[in-house]
Amino acid sequence: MTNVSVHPAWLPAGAWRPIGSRRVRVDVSGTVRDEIEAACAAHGGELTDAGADLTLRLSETGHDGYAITRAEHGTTVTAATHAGLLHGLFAVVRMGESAFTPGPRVDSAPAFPRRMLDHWDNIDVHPVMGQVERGYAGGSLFWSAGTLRAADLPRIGDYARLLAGVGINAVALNNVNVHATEARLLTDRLPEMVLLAQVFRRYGIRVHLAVTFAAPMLLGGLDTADPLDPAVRAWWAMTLAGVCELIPDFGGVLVKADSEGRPGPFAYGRTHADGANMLAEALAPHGGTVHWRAFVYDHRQDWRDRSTDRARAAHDHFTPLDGAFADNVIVQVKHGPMDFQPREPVSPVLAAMPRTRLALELQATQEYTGQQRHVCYLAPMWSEILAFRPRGDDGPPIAGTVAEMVAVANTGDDPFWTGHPLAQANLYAFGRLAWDPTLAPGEILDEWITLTFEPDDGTREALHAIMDGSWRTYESYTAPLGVGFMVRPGHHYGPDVDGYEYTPWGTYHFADRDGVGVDRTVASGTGFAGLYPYPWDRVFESLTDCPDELLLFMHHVPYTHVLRSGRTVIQHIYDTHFDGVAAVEAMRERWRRLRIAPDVHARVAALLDEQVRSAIEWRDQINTYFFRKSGIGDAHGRMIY
Ligand code: GCW
Repeated sequence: MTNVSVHPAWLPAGAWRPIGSRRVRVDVSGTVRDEIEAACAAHGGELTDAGADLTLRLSETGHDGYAITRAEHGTTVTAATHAGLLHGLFAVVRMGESAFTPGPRVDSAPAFPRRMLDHWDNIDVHPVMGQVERGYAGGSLFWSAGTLRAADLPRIGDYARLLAGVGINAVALNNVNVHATEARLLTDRLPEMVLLAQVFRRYGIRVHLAVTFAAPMLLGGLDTADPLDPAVRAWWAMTLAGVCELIPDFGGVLVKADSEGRPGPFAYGRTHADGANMLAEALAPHGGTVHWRAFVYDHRQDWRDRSTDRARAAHDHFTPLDGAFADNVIVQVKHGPMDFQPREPVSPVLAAMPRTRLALELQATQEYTGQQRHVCYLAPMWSEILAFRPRGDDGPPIAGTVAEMVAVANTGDDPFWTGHPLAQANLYAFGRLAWDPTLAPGEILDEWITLTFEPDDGTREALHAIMDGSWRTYESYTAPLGVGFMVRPGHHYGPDVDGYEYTPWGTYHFADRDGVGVDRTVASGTGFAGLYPYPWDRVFESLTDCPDELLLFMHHVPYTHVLRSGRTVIQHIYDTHFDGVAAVEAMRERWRRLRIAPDVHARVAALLDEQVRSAIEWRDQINTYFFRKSGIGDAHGRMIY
């Protein structure tokens, strides 16, 4: 990572001109003051004690956000905390010159107190997953093949600044699949956490640690990890007290237990509440939190067994425990019931645990959405999830139901931070939505475009044309109608329609010569549709009311079934796959004509070539597969192999 040119992301130097060229008064010391000093040094402004154009000071705001008043005689940012003031300062950067014209007061409070990123970084290079599990942006920002990137702490500082720039205030630094080396971050490798915590602390970000449930055995020499065993409880209490002594603002632990081979409380006949509450008790005196993942399912399923439905698993395991978790436990739920597919219904767990604090877990890293080789702006998907009302129009949206938002990070040591330069928009959008889930995806993208490219109108318009609808375009040329999992097993890139069909992973589409899809109805299927409250239980159960985009998630239908759109399933498959490729070709054409920094232009151009190639691969494999299964030709006579 050292010596590579780093492409700036949002918060570029130019965006500080409106602030840095003025007279600024800052009544606090620390990061806010340092940022202003740097901006003034770069743009000719000055720090002053009187007659300021911009004043930043602490005062009671009544919330943990900021207030900005814009009057004739100057602009004032106030906040109750340093972190709030920092977020207010970044808001002024986003506003640009308009922050200095008189206007209505801005009062901004975050919708969620914690806005968190989960890194899936390993210390060692994992033999299968590499340095970062599902990371598509190079190596880890924090570790390089076994050691902390101590020489790169300044770049990690730049990263912390970018995160704070969009309001993120918590990071889990290591992979939830905790291997032997990473387990030791709790003990003898704790000094690495301490150094990283210092870097993040400057930007108001607390660090969290993913831990293995077997740590008392692995690190503590005990012969059990039973959460009700007094020696185990004492070990955790002592060990976590040790962490908190060195990192007083330690955020807490993140746990993936009894999932995909990870150890957990089931081995001792205990519940997930027993496991989480043990850690919660150890962290409570220090103000720490337990993030306990609900991603628990049987990954050794028999594909012949039609009674087990992976989509039900988190609901079946966790909803009976509603109300049993300690106050400082957050149950972290993936947005969909399966696994970060491009299209899934909102997880029914999010509506079924009213007495538990839940976090909505999104995946910024594009494991199943093009792996940062395809343009896929995810904010429209995330907005749909946040706006979904499980109890119908009269009930609250998901944004009003969950306590927190978390995303799996998409960054690494790549000079563009996210591998695909346009994937930065996903990280940006996550932060903005976690601050204000009502922001429109197009507006967020517009902010990101402005800050990142300082574009002319043509460039802005072209970037919107390429990115606004890119998630739906991705969906159109991959697995159809919400059926999911037609990716190549293992690395999960590119098509392989039957790749998972006869595996133990519980991810099946059941295509045969007559039809396709998973019957999850109560009437004849796995009963999953019935896990939703009214009206969605009825909507999903009904073949005629179920939204087209989720039809094959909920129902098994003949290829000739007519969708709500009026097209048959088979014709929909053909049409969307031809249209999807055409849309990607148009994206590539728009990009070719753009005038943008040459290094960014070249990187994205090369990736768009790969996206076109890959979309064609998807189109031809999916279309051919379903043509061979169904024997039904394309109504428009296009080429199917
Ligand atoms: O989607 C799956 C990924 C795993 C990941 C797991 C999880 C960290 O393929 O690589 O493991 O989800 O979320 O725990």
